[in-house]
Amino acid sequence: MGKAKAKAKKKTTGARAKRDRRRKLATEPPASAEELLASVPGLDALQDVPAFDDLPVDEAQQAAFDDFCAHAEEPEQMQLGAVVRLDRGFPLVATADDTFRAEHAVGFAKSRGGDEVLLPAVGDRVAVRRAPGHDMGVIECVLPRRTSFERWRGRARGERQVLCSNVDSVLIVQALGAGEVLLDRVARSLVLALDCDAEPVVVLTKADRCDAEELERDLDRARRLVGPDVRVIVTSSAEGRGLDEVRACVPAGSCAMILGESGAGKSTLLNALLGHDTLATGGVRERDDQAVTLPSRA
Ligand SMILES: Nc1nc2c(ncn2[C@@H]2O[C@H](COP(=O)(O)OP(=O)(O)O)[C@@H](O)[C@H]2O)c(=O)[nH]1
Ligand SMILES: [Mg+2]
Repeated sequence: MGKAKAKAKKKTTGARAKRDRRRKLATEPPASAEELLASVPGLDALQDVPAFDDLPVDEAQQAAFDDFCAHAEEPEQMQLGAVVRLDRGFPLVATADDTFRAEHAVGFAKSRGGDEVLLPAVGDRVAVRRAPGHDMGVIECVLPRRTSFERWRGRARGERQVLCSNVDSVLIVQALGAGEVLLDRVARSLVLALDCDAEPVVVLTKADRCDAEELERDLDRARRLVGPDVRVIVTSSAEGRGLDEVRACVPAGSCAMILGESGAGKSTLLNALLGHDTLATGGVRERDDQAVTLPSRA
């Protein structure tokens, strides 16, 4: 089969799979909120979940929280929190006292003109209500985002979805040792990172898979693309190379997001930084909407 033909075939199968998925969704009744919630992992099943103190609140966020409470009903129930995971749409919120599941207030999106950008994302600082006797919290307000990493979704509708907020840096991951590194991907990610006012860092992973000459060539190409102001780090999770340099980009109290295509070595890198296997690797699809705290390097 020729190359063009192979490509065309792939496209049909992809379209068919999509159509089948749509049909399945159309015939299956939507899961109830209770069913969805029951399938969300409990806190004791999770590792490396950030604590409230790991995610500092800035002055604008504190002021917005105080202002919100000044006008809220039963303000004594309001807590300042940080969204540390999203599982099936249910945020996990860390506050100074506790970490608990939450939902967002009814009409939350609507009251803001249906603008999805204001739905809670991982990294958001929020005002969350915890009524006495309730396990679940209710997020009533997303506090001002210092930065927000967004992507377009729904081409015609032009909606923007916030993938992560309040990030300080974006680690742009590309694997070495599989031909030349794809600089156009790096360039696109660079634009996204700069667009959201986060500091970009290029991380070239799997250095153990290429020889010195290849490494020099790719490093040189990457450096020429990003210029002198953007760090380019070479890592090998297999050999423990470059991990300290990556850690140095994420000092305590700061937040980094890892960006890169599937198979680039993101989960393996994060596991290496954590010192144990928290994330599944090798193509196993797991939740990506989560924050973890790196161990202290003191
Ligand atoms: N040789 C080598 N393989 C790696 C390295 N890092 C990741 N891999 C492998 O690359 C594959 C994809 O890694 P994974 O972390 O799951 O990628 P992700 O999809 O970006 O999260 C897995 O089979 C890993 O074992 C590395 O530093 N060296
Ligand atoms: Mg992964």
